[in-house]
Amino acid sequence: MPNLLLTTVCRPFGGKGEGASVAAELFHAQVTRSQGIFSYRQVIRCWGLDYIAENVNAPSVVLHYPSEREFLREIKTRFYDYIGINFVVASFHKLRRMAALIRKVSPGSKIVLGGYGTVLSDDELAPFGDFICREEGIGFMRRLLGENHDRPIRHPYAPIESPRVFSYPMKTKVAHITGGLGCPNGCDFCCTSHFFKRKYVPFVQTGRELYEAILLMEQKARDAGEELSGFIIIDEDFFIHAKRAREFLACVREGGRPLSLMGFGSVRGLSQFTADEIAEMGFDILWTAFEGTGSGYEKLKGQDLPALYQGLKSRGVAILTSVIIGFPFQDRSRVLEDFRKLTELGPALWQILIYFAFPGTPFHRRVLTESRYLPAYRKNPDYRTFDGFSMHFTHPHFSPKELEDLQRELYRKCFEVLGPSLVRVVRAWFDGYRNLKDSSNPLLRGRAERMGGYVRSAVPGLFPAIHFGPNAEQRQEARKFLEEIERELGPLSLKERLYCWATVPFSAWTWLAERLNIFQQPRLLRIEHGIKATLLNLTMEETKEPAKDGMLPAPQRGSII
Ligand code: B12
Ligand code: SF4
Repeated sequence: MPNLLLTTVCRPFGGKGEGASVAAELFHAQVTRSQGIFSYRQVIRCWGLDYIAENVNAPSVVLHYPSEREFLREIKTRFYDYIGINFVVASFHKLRRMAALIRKVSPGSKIVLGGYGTVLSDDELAPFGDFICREEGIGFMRRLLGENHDRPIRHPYAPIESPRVFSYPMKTKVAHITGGLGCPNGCDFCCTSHFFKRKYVPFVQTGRELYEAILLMEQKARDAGEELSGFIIIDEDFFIHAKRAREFLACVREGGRPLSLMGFGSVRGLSQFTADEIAEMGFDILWTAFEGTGSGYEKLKGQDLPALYQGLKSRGVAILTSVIIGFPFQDRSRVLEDFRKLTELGPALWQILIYFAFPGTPFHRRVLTESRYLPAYRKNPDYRTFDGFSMHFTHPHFSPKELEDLQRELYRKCFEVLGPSLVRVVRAWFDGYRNLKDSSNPLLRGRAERMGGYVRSAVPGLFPAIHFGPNAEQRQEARKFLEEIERELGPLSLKERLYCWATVPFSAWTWLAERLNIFQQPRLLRIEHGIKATLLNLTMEETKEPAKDGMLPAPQRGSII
């Protein structure tokens, strides 16, 4: 039987000429990027690879974020018939380098290219791969390996660390389930929607199946001796699949136990449910788009935004809002007007990206037809900044530098006006606790109890905000919030006060480590599927060997948020 190596591109990230946001973290690189010591840290693994490995019969090894040395060691130690690499457009240069290494060290291996970097043309990709997967990857790999491709999809247990702040070691993990790929909404800039030709590719057909997948992950966590703090559901717009979501809600009600989920939903999708129903399903963090007034996307049609946000926040749902700047009709004053509206909505977390043209999207075709690409991006473009943090075409009101400066300014301003996301997330959960604790619905009462516990355990995290928050107003805000918590949940114990003070050296270390750029890279995560350890020359000790280029220490247990 052929064997398979599946890998991400190699660390380190953030080298010279590379986009600063192109990393292995979502929060720190894109969302809480301007929040200094308050930034959430959470390395996210490449679940696409875990899904493929779990669902093929061929023995396989998955590498998440190897260094080049670790990658070389893997392909020198063992011959792999197929080496599959996940990459995005911004990491195409890393893929090219890895392909050259494979051709040199393991010339008999066939290279399979996968992930959203495959939106690049055949001309660009063909020299670096023997096969290109531009579809759902499990079916593709099963066909390539000569396996039955009609079998149902199994969900891998592929947890990540709980988000960490102030370098505080975590005790719990977050599990992940993919509900499906692609999105029918077809927004003009959206890579994933057009990658799957606006078709939805379900990994989970029914609400019951999703609920059972959650129970299965919980069981697998217990088997692994790990404690879960919650789940990330990857599904571009979970709530537009209303029948499935309602069935899931019915299962949660039947199960009678409050869940903790992070997910994605458009205004249109969310508007089909009441805030209570969304809270009952268990959503603690919801990612939804604001994009921009005047953008006109269908997905934004639904409930009035202030009412939607208010309803969700009052049930303890922390909202992550994504905003786009640089639409052709926007000048600085329109962007600032949108920014004002955003801060009034008061999300807990925000992502501000530049209107951006990925190959394969209608927007990309338009930019090409109108010859709007800047000269540097017409021929042999440097893809390293295809990341939503730079502008590559002409704009009636902004030069690339002006828009990129404005993006930086808005991230910073958001932090100053709204305060640290950490405080805002805890605030949403505190409001959820207060509003739901006397609910007649037992599931919501259970949710309130869970949120009260979260708030209590997060109290030490407020301490640095009181002392080192972005400005006097935010520091005062954090202080008042702590007093409010004490009034509602009782005064801090001596132990809790000690924990509060302990955050000071943790904060100092976090600041220093980032300044010195040490311990900022992910570490290798290596997983074997269906391979007897004895077949490998590598031992598990070697697998766990820390890399030498300054990785983050291994995540521990316990969530501070
Ligand atoms: C989670 C996530 C991350 C995580 C994990 C990265 C990862 N590669 O999975 C983190 C936070 C690290 C991340 C970072 C970035 N991301 Co990201 N990320 C996502 C997100 C939200 C979900 C991906 C996911 O887990 N899906 C679930 C799994 C099961 O599906 P999948 O990944 O699609 O994999 C399936 C197929 O694509 C295929 N497949 C995937 N890999 C391979 C490999 C082989 C060999 C084969 C055969 C098949 C195959 O098979 C899988 C099973 O069907 C997507 C958006 C989305 N909804 O898909 C963006 C997305 C992939 N990210 C994107 C970008 C741009 C980035 C960043 C550059 C961020 C930035 N702005 O700077 C960095 C780059 C990171 C890096 N190290 O290179 C873009 C890519 C666009 C493009 N064409 O380049 C996307 C599509 C978001 C978007 N809409 O713009 N990201
Ligand atoms: S709703 Fe989101 S995922 Fe769907 S097409 Fe629009 S941007 Fe893409």
